[in-house]
Amino acid sequence: MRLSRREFMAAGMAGAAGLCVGSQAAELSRPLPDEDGYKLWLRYARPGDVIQTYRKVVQHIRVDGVSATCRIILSEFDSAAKAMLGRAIPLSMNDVAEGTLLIGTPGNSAQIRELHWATDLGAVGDEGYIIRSARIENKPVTVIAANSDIGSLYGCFHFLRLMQTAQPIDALNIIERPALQLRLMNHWDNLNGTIERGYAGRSLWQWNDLPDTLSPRYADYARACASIGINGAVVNNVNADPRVLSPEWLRKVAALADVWRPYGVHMYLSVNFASPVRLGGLATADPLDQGVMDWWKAKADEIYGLIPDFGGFLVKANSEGQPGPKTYGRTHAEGANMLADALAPHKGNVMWRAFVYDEDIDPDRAKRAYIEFTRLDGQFRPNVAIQVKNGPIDFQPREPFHPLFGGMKHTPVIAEIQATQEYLGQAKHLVYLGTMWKEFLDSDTHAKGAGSTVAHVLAGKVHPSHITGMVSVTNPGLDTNWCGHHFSQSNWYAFGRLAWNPALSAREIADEWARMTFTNNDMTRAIIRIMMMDSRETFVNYTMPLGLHHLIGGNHYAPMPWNSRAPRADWTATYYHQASEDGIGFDRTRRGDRAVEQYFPPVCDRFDDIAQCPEVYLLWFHRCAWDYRMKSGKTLWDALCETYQQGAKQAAVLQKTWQFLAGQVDARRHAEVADRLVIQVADAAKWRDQILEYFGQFSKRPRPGAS
Ligand code: BDP
Repeated sequence: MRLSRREFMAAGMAGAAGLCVGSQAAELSRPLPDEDGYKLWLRYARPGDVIQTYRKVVQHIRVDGVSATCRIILSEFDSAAKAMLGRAIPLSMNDVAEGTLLIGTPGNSAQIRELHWATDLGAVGDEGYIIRSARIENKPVTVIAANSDIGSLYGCFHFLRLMQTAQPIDALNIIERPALQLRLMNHWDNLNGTIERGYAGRSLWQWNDLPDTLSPRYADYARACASIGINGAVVNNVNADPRVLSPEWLRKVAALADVWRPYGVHMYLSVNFASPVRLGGLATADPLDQGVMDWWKAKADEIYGLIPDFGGFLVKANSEGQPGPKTYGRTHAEGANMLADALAPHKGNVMWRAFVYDEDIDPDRAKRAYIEFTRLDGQFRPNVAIQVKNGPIDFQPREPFHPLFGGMKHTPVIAEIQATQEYLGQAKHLVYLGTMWKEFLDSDTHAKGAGSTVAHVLAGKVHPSHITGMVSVTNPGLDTNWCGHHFSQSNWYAFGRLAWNPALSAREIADEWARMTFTNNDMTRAIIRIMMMDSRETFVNYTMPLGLHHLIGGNHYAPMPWNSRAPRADWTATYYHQASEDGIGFDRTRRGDRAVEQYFPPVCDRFDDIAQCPEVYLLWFHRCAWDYRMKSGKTLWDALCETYQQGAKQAAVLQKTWQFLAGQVDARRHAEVADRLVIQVADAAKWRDQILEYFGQFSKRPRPGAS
């Protein structure tokens, strides 16, 4: 069912007025049991009337294979069937009976070999799968076939997702393979249990108890990752503590990796470039020093001795005070290559972050990484990928795409996005980021003509690339609901789904998530979905619209446009908005600091020409007078005021709409979200008032509509 915006608003208003209708009234008489959010999108609630068909389609299950992953598949189906279908599904041991769900690989299943699906299986790679309604010995069956047990596990979660979302499962022909190879969580967890920019409690990793005691949450975490195709995690903060590479810590890390392995989640570590000095006691960490190279080689050997499928290193070097090769007069390429050489014999990768912005490179922070890294393009070893944040500054509510996407022609580039909502209301505001990430992935870099979208760049379809991937700085912590805000779970979910398939729409991901996390009820999930779909734009409107960015201070949460004092100019707000009586905005055009030239034509021309520049990026690229005429005919000042007012109103509508869903969602989760919406609405008003009051000093114009 599609709900129009008008119906949606009406729903919000009806909720505000305390009205309830039809099925809602019925639901209210039977309160839904409280939920704490721990189960994420894997609640396996009864999917509704479809279960009659499901019971026919899935009468027996057979998993060929004996690995730990195969056992996980069996137990996943067992609990899913009991919860969704209300009964256990018997195992089919020898022959294949009617209604069997057969799961396996050509390697472990004679029946799957006999299906002769070699061509299709050849196309799905190591992690893909086929889900097909087929006939074996003339009996109707469903087959999940893959080339590896992990592929079977992914197929199993896909099939369960169909059931959870009440989709037909009796005429399936699904062939899936992930678009990107590396689909990684990036935790910014410290060894003392705190999380940098974490808003959902302390770290999941109980370092004091590891390696001997294993929290059940480690497997639950890996299961959640596997359910959306995430195949690795960097376990520690990019501002890395060298101790993580000590023998003591590596044993802890290895124990965690052992739990994750059957779920296909590979272990990666952030490393401190100065580890040879700080941990190894060497006099230098110069990447061209033989002793340093030997130290890293020995360290890599030690790691692989403990974790044979270790994924590799993530490195934040020469950024925000972290050591790096430049500390020793070497380039980023020389630093990355030295680590790459240590990992290469074990097939490990280096993910070298492009989040570097040394002030001596250029006065504009937005330009620096491009300048530094394009100079080095082609100089990196094959097992190095450059990890680039979606935008050129830092996870702002809206940024244009980073020009390194498409700009690096001979070096693999992987994308870093941030689910943890550092600049997007943290775990207090309801902000679904699927729409933001789609905007990024669908941006056309024009690196090789029209259609060179970021998604295609990432998949190696624009410049050939032997490493492809997308990672997310991510949000789970020890909070019972993992992510602090129930809706923040959707960002973990959306990341996994998009890393698997960037062509999915934000809407379909929101819909799937709402169905699995809350309900298949048409009206309720449609309302939830619409709330989600509008939420990021709402947030932009009440915080940093029209290309404004970094209007914050230290905690990256509250408005602080007056922030002009920080250890570095580019950590202030005034550096970015440059408001004065003449106007506002950062001139990055050809008449300004020429940042637009880092983009390919015609993107650079579009951003450069104020008439063509999308207004959502206006003040990112242009400096405008307060009475600059917007496309609407309004002055910039009036448009700015109206956008902030609109944002604050939209936040209030979100709240009212959620009120309407009381009784449609269990009381506990409803109340917890409602509590946070109170904060969000108050914050939105605060953003509106403080920003407009501050800029009003410069514009010297009245606020439209204000008395
Ligand atoms: C910024 C965060 C900071 C991180 C840094 C990074 O505020 O805590 O260390 O990014 O990505 O967004 O390295």
